[in-house]
Amino acid sequence: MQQDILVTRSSMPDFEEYADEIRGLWDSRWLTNNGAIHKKLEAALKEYLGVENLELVVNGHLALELSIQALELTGEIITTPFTFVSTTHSIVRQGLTPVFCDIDPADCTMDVTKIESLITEKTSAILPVHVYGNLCNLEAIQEIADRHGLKVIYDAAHTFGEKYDGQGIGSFGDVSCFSFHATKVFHTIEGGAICFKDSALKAKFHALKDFGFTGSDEVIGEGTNAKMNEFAAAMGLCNLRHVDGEIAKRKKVVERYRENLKGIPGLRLCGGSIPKRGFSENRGPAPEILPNYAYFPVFFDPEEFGADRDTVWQTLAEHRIFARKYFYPVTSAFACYRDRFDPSLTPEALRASERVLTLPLYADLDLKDVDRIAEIVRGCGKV
Ligand code: T4K
Repeated sequence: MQQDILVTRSSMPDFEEYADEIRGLWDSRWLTNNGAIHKKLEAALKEYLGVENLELVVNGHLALELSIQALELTGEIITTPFTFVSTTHSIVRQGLTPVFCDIDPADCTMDVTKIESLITEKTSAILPVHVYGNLCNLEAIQEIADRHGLKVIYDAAHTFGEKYDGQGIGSFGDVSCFSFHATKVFHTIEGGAICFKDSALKAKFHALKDFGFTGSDEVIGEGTNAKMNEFAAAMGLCNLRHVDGEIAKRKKVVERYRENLKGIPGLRLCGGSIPKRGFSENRGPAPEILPNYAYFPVFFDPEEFGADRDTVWQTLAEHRIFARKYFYPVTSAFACYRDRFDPSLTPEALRASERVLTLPLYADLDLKDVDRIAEIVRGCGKV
C-alpha cells in the first residue's frame, strides 16, 4: 500500500548523532536558560547565516513579537496578508495595527510600488515576508524606509541560508526573524532566531526573551519566556551539519517538479526569487541569489487549466497525497480579523490565495513520487 505523502517531512539526524549531542545533559543537568549547547548553536548560526548579531528564541512567532517590542514600534505597521497568520498576529498581539499592502503576483512578495501610498503619520515600520523563500525587493524597501524614517523587520521564516549578492539574508533590514520549526529547511524542533543590525539591541533581546531579567534582581521590560532549551539547540547543531546536503536534495525535487509541470496552460509555477534591484530597471547587474528550495507553490487559473485549485487538492488527497493551501485565506480574511480588515483591498493577494497549492517538498521525497504527483496534477487539467 502507498504511504501517505504529506506536504513536508522533518529532516532528522541519525539517532546516535543526536544522542551524542545530548548525552552531557545527564551530567550537567543544565537543560535551558542559555545553556552550553545554546551558546554553541548561536555561534555556529552566526557564522552559517553570515550575520553580526543573532539571538536564539523558542519559535519564529515570538521572534517577530519580540522584534516589535524591542524596536519600541507604535501605531501602524505595513505588512502583507499573503503569509502564515503568525505575521499578522505578531503585530496585533503587540497592540499595533497591520496595514495590508498588496503583493506582486510574480513572486508573492510585497509590491513595493504600493507601499508609500499606505504610509500615514502613525506608520512606524514595514514588515515584509520573504514568502516561500522568495526574496523581497530589499533595496526598494530600504529606500522607502530611509525616506520616511521607518524601521524594517523581515519575516524571514522561510529563508534559512539564503544569500543576496553573497550576503546572508538575515543581515538586511533592522531585524530579520527566522523560524526553526520542524517543518522548515533547518529546524530545532521548535525554535527561531532574531538577527539584527544594531548590536546595542543584543542585551535587550536577551532580557526580553527571559521575562526582562538583566540579572537576578532586575527586570527592564515586560518580557516573555522565549528561551530555546538545550534539547532543541542540540537538534539544531546536528541539523546544521547536514543542511547543505538537505538543500541540495530539495533542489533535485524542485527541478524534477519544474521539468514535469512546465508549459501547462493555466498552471503557473512561482519560480523562486525574482532578482530585483530597487525601483529602477537599470541599476547594474541583477543580484545573485542563493535559494533554499523551501516550498513548491503552484497556481491554477481555473478557466485556462480546466480545474480549480480545490479540485486538484481533492484529487491529490484521494491518492493520499496531502498538498496544502499555503497561504489560504489571506490573513485579513480569518474569522478573528474579518470585521476589521477588507481583503478586497489586496486583490492580487486574494487571487493568489484562491489559486495556490503547495506541493509536497522535502529532502527525502522520492523522485518517482514527484513524477506521480505531477502526473496526477496534470491529469486534472484539460490538456
Ligand atoms: N512567519 C511565517 C511566514 C511562517 O510561515 C511561520 C510558520 C511563522 C512566521 C511562525 O514561525 P513558528 O512560530 O512556527 O516557528 C506549519 C508550521 O507549524 C509553521 O511553523 C509554518 N510557518 C507554517 C507555514 O506551517 P501547519 O499548521 O501547516 O503545520 P502542520 O502541523 O499541519 O504540519 C504541516 C506538515 O508538516 C504535516 O503535514 C507533516 C509535516 N510535519 C509536521 C510536524 C509538526 C512533520 O514532518 N513533522 C512535524 O513535526 O503550520
